[in-house]
Amino acid sequence: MDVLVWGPMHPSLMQSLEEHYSVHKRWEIADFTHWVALHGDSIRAVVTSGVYGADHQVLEQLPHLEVITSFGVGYDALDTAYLARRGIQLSNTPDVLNNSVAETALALMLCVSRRVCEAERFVRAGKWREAKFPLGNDLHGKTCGIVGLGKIGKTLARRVSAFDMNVAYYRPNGPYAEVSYTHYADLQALATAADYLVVLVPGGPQTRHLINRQVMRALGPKSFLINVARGSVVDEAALVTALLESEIGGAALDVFEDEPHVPAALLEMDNVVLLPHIGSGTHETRQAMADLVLENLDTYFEEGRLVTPVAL
Ligand code: 8YV
Repeated sequence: MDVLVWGPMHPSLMQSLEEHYSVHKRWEIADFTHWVALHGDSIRAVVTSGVYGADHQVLEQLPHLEVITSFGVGYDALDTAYLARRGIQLSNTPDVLNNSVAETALALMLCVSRRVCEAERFVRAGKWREAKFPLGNDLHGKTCGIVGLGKIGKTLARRVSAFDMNVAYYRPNGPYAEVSYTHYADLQALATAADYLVVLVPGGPQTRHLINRQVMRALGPKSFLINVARGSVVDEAALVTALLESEIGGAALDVFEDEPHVPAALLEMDNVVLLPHIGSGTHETRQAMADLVLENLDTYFEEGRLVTPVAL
């Protein structure tokens, strides 16, 4: 079975793929035209990730492609309408990363509120001998506003509740019946109420720049923006301006609009915490994601179905 792997994947996934499939590594193909002429017809599956995606120009040249198994819960880098048109099935890796991503959000909330990274830089720079480090902000008693109370959002809500925070969330189509957290149908109203606004909606055209300058102004100079979803959800240029104008208190970001490029202005700011998209990046979670990608692929070829299909 010939499989095209889009970019370097988790080592155990690469190893299993190589044991069970005839693997073609896209990033090692020097002459693509030559490769397509030889192998394009035989590829039935593509293995990629939420970050890599897969461009049409390549997919168009794989006429017998049946399935794409993607590493990651977010699949906004893939054109689902195109896949649906061609009848190509898609799987992602939901659920297994809920805890890790929620923990990353919590870590960012603690870092930005207690100025942990800045304090650490202060000690390393030998400044402790000369000055006292400025005070931070509490989490307890404050409001965590969650934009996107899906599975990861609900996991975070339980964690911040244990930190004695109030939980509020934004959902335009009305409240969820199964939770008692404060609901807002209006995003600006949630931002006004929130001390920490955590972005957890999927990326893609529908949520592009959902967090705009107005939302940041509503959040206010004592409150913080946390993004562990997708860079596209936050208007990054507006965020830089809002931070320069002290319209918000700070930001903690795991994702960016043009990864791995981070706006230079953010690198200069002490009230900003910057991570290199490590939301799901633990040994345990990445292993579970790798296992689920393989399980999807194996199940597709053995039983003609996916374990965690994306509805296209
Ligand atoms: C991964 C992610 O880092 O699940 C997602 O949507 O963004 C992350 O878990 C990504 O899929 C690439 O490894």
